Amino acid sequence: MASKSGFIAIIGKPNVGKSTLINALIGEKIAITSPKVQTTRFRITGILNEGENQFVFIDTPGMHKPYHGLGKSMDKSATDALMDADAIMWVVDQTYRRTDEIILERIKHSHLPVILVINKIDTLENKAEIDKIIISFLKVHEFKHIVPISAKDQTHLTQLKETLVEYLVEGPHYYPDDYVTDQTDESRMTEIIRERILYYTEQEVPHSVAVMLESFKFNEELNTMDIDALIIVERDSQKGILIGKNGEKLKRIGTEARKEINKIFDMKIHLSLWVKVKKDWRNDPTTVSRYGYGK
Ligand SMILES: Nc1nc2c(ncn2[C@@H]2O[C@H](COP(=O)(O)OP(=O)(O)O)[C@@H](O)[C@H]2O)c(=O)[nH]1
Ligand SMILES: [Mg+2]
Repeated sequence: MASKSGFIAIIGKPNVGKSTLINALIGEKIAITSPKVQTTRFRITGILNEGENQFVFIDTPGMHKPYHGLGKSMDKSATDALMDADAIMWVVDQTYRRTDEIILERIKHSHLPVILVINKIDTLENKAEIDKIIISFLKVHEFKHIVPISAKDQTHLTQLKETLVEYLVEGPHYYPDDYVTDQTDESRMTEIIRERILYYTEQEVPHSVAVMLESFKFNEELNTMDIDALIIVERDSQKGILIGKNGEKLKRIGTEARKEINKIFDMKIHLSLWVKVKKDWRNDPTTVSRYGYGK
């Protein structure tokens, strides 16, 4: 068998389960997920090696009309992902709506083969509901395949992968076979911290947060890692919310993040979190790129 590989872009509206799907396919937390919209801020690559095949999945921020500097960079990275792809997975969780138009336009413009992935079938009552979704999308585009799945329950993922093999191309693999992502360790760590913050905050706070590593020291002898991370928010009130009464919320975020980081890096981890206010950082292009977005 010859070696094959390919780039598969995952696109779809916010919250349909794109990041959950990439994690389920890879079997490890590559992309953070949450019930909040705009969880994914930049393009994330998940690499799956199966025998001769290498699938490079590109998780993208949901496409939307951008309102601020960070939003513009998020929208651009979703659009760029399509330029490099061999095929597109369009993930949906309900019937076709007017709000799907932006995505529809872009997939048509790309001329790439599109696989329609109907996610969250665990929440549907019966097969007729799946059919209803399928019919609504068949009216707008000629899909190569339609695969109903549940990313959460890992239903029909094997079938999905078998479908995708068709779009891999013969040639050397893009990444070494032991890679699961092209993200740096630093980025995976700050993203996990941000994921915990998303779970414990509401309304505008999740969107106003950025996380940066201040320092990160690995001690080989003791097999320990000391991480100092900085959480940036836009207002003093948000800082108070994050820290919580007697510092309890920040402590909980830190404990849970440390456990998640531990699943990826098998060593003793000390994590210290600091909160800093930087007014209106999302509209400042230098800051947006310094915090790791829009590169
Ligand atoms: N019931 C159900 N929930 C799901 C499924 N996949 C994802 N979710 C949930 O949908 C929400 C958004 O998921 P996420 O992967 O962050 O969506 P994204 O914005 O498209 O990347 C999270 O709360 C997930 O737990 C699924 O197959 N079934
Ligand atoms: Mg996401």
